[in-house]
Amino acid sequence: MSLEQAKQVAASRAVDEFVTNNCIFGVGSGSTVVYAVQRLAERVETENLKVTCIPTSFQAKQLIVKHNLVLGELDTNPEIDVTIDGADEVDSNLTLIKGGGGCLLQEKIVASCSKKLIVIADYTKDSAKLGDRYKKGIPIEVVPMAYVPIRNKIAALYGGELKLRSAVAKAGPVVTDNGNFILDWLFTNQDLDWETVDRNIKMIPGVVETGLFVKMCHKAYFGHPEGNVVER
Ligand code: ABF
Repeated sequence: MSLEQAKQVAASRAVDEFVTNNCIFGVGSGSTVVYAVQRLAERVETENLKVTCIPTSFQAKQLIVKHNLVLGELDTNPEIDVTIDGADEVDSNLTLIKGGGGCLLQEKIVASCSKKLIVIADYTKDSAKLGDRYKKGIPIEVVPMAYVPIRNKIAALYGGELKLRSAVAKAGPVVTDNGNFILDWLFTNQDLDWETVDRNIKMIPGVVETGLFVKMCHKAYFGHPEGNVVER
C-alpha cells in the first residue's frame, strides 16, 4: 500500500467513526483531509446524511464546495461537533505541530470550537517527541510589522533559529489567508513544556497564533503502508 493509500485508510476510519447525521463538521486542511472529505461525500450521498461543514482554510472551503457539501461558518455554527484535520507531527501526549501548510490560525480557531478534534495522518507523523521526525519547525503566525522583534524574543527565550517562511527562495514572504507572516521556529530542545511555551510565545505582542496544539486532540489515526491503522 502506498503512503497516499495509508492516508486514505486513516481518513476513512475517522470519518466512519465520528461523523453522524445532523452533525456540524470541521474540515481541516492539508493532503490527508482530502480523503476524509471524499469519504464524507460518499456517506452523505449513500446514507442521506445532513452534515454542515465548517472550513479551516480557503483550501478546505474549496474542497467542501467541490464535493457539493453544505458549507457553514462559525457565525451561524459556533459549536462544532467534530473536526477532522491533519498534522505535521503528533507526540506521545497527542501534542501537535500544525501549520506546515500555513493554515494554523483558522485550524486552531475551528479546533477550539469543536467538541472533538480528530487527527488523521500517515505513520510518518507519529512521534514520541516533537522534532523527532518533523524538521521544518513550529509555525508561528505573526503580524508582519513585528516579525523581527518576535524572532529575536523567541530565540532569546528558547533558543533555536526562526526563519521567515518564503514560498520559494528569493521570493517574498508567504502571506497567510489572514494577511500575516509565518516564522518557522527550528527548536533544538525537545523536552520543553509545550503548554508553557505556547502560552509564553502567545504573550509576545504581534504573535497571532502558534502551530502548537496542546491538549486539543481527542484521538489520532495513523495509516500504515501495510494497510493497518494505529489509533491513539
Ligand atoms: C494541516 O495538515 C496542517 O496543519 C498541516 O501542515 C497539514 C499536514 O498534513 P498533510 O500531511 O495531510 O498534508 O492541517
